[in-house]
Amino acid sequence: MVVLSKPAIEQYSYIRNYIPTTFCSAIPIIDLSKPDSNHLIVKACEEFGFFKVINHGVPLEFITNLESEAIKFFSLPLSQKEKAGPPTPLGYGNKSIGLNGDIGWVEYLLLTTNPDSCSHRFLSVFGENPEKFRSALQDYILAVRKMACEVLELMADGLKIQPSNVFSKLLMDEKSDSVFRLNHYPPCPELQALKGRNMIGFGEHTDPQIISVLRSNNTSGLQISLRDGKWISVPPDQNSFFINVGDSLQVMTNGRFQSVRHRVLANTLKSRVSMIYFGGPPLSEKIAPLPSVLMKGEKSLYKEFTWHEYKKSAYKTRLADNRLEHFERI
Ligand code: GA4
Repeated sequence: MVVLSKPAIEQYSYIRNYIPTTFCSAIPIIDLSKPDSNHLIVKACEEFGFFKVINHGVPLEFITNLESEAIKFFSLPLSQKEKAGPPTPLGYGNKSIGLNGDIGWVEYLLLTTNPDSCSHRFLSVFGENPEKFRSALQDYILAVRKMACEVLELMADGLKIQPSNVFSKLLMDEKSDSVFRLNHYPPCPELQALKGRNMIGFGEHTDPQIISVLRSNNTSGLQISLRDGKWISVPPDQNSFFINVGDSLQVMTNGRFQSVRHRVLANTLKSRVSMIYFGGPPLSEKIAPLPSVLMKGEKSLYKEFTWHEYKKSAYKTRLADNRLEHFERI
């Protein structure tokens, strides 16, 4: 990533004047070891579409191993990282996000969660010991997927829908179309001179999948939008995970849960590294409100679509677009 000089930085369209936000202490915290977590998860999904998970059971060793592999990768020379690109749709990307002109102060690796097909193009850039990266990735993804499934089962319980694996079975399916993302937001010291202005690391958007599980280092940057449209900053916590409701879960719950709009602002002094698991259904899966979530007489807000149809349409959009609009019943 190049370091920009002061005049150059002002030219970038990802500089914004956002109203300063405060760190929000109201973000729900779900303790997975507590018996009432099912109801608290439902409440958090209804009010925020977002919550923090503690006592998650993911071994610290898996987190630190993968984080250090990620740091090693992002420290490689650009020319070497670019051998794993471009991200169309998977691979190494730098500043450019998606296919339709979005940019951010970020570099990233987008990977499939299937360890066997994740392979050659990416692993070739991991130099001497690509196996180390592959096994760190596999340990981490398996443990995080297990935790995500536990959360989804508690969610189904809290919603009183049967069977309790209605959501989690989609992530466990061998054809599950889940993705994994490693993001690196380099520090941006030049911003200090531009008082009150922000650098967009990753522009506002909702995630298309069912559930996203994010872990970051202790650098701030993540913000979520509340139901009233106000943005709040999420205090970083490297020992916890943050869960986002995705668009598909919004549809399956007929809008009872809403996918959360979120964005990341670059930090002036510290690098932010995040690792996100996006749990998605198989491509052929039909997405529609579950009959058991509909109250008597409640109409479905969405037309049925397959995950493949949704993805095809999502890749034609810009990050900030409302991707569900197209599938709403009028
Ligand atoms: C947002 C969530 C995930 O990061 C992602 C992103 C994907 C990409 O970076 O290629 C998308 C974006 C995300 C939503 C709309 C499309 C696709 C960029 C974009 C403009 C990997 C995903 O699944 O959807």
